[in-house]
Amino acid sequence: MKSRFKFTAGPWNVNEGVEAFGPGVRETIDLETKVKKFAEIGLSGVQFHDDDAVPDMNNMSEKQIIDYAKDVKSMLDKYGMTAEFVAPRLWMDPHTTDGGFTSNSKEDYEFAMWRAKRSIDIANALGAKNVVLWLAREGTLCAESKDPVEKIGQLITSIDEMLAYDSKIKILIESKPNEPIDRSYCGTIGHVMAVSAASKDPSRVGAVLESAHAILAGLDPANEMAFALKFGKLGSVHLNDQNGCRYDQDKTFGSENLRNAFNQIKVLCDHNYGANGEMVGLDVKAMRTQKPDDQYRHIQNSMKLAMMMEQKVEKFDRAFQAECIKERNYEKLEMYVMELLLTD
Ligand code: 3MF
Ligand code: MG
Ligand code: MG
Repeated sequence: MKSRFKFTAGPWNVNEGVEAFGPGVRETIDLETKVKKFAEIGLSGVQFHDDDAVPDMNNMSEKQIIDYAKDVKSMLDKYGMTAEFVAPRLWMDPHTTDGGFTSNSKEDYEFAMWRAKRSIDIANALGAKNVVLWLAREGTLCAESKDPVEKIGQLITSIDEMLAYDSKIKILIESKPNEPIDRSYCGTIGHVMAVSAASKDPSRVGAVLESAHAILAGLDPANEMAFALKFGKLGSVHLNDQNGCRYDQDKTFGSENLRNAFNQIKVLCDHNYGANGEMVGLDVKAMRTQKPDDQYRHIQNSMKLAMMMEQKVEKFDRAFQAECIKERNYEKLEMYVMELLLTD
């Protein structure tokens, strides 16, 4: 099956199966083995957390970090893979238990900025054009613990500091309303667009839309993508799926709601997503039940479902759609879409 898109995934998308109520059930796989397998199954690139690329970075000098990342770049080259982005993994670090960019502690803020700047250095060494900020702990567990107005200002200041550090890097904010934090400051694409507009260089501050994050916010993933597309700011997507407002599930793309999946691919195709090098990330997690001998299948399935939806989009009869719109007969249009999805 062919695709107009270039697909990527992160090393974290192949994992041990740890969750809140149980330990890992699969062995840890090293980065190079994952990258090799990613290339074999047809991905074009890899998404990185800063410490996926440079695991011991907290104990390394700035130069050591860059040199280490250069070796990772050579490894990627060996498999013909590109690096899509680097994201500082602040939510895992003991320094940023209460967030980083919106922390009450000056030391924690400075640590977060150190990691953000190192992420930019790593991105440059890997040849990635983007730094992604998933603002996992930027918000509150206790609503009264932070002044939200002041903290949103602090977040914008931190982004301006990143923009000033490097003249080319793009900052993409990945919106998510909650989990692990209770109330997050950048819950939707609308929030991201406002932060972008308030930054010193809005042309370099965009968004990543993850399907499941939109669903967790009670919103429609395709409409969230559309909102960022309208402003020319959809820098990446994380396709996956989610069974309503449960815990964060990262299910295979399309596995819960095929019509939602169709409309996500449709909005991306209709608005030429990818024309400026944007890639299609698959932020999916294997079920904990999945055995080690077939633990890349959720990524393969997500890619296959995305490509199947591309074929449906190609088949979508625009003349029939126009006729239905003219008649304002949306019952007719809706049934046509269902038949398109359910038949060959
Ligand atoms: C959490 C996420 C994250 C981000 C990733 C890159 C671990 O819900 O979606 O995945 O996508 O950290 O920013
Ligand atoms: Mg997610
Ligand atoms: Mg994600």
